[in-house]
Amino acid sequence: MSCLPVIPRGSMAEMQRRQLLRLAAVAPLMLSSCQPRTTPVQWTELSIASDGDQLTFSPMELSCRSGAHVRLTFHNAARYVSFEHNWVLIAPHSFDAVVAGALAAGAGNGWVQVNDPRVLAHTRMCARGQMATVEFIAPAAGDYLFICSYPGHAESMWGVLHVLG
Ligand SMILES: [Cu+2]
Repeated sequence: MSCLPVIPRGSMAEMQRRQLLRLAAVAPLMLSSCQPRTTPVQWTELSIASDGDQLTFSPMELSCRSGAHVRLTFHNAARYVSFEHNWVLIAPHSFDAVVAGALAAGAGNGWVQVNDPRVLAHTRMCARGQMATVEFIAPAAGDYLFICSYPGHAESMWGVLHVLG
């Protein structure tokens, strides 16, 4: 004679069903606790514009920390003049090379040479009134030039990003 309680088949099925439901409720918690913790990115927001209709940037100087996740928004703030502008961050001592590369790249490439290692970050070209955003990780500490690479603009349309250590 068996000591096991007699469980009707129907209630065994019911117990299994309840167990499954309990597991289903807990499983998502278990899974989420197994995922690597991702700390939200702290963005350093920078804003810059063309100085109205002038071929200069405003402000002419920006700063951020080395390694910062920078989200820069450029605004072509011209009201009357319909030049296009962009914002291009360049490696030290590369002004002439980047400007020459921009000319070679042409309008079809937004006046920026594709895969130019001297271009550290850039927005697309913006027509009057348009804005564009670029995200990048700030390079090693130092002062970096940024320019507008539209032909003829870089001679007056430049500024300095101070990257702090
Ligand atoms: Cu420009």
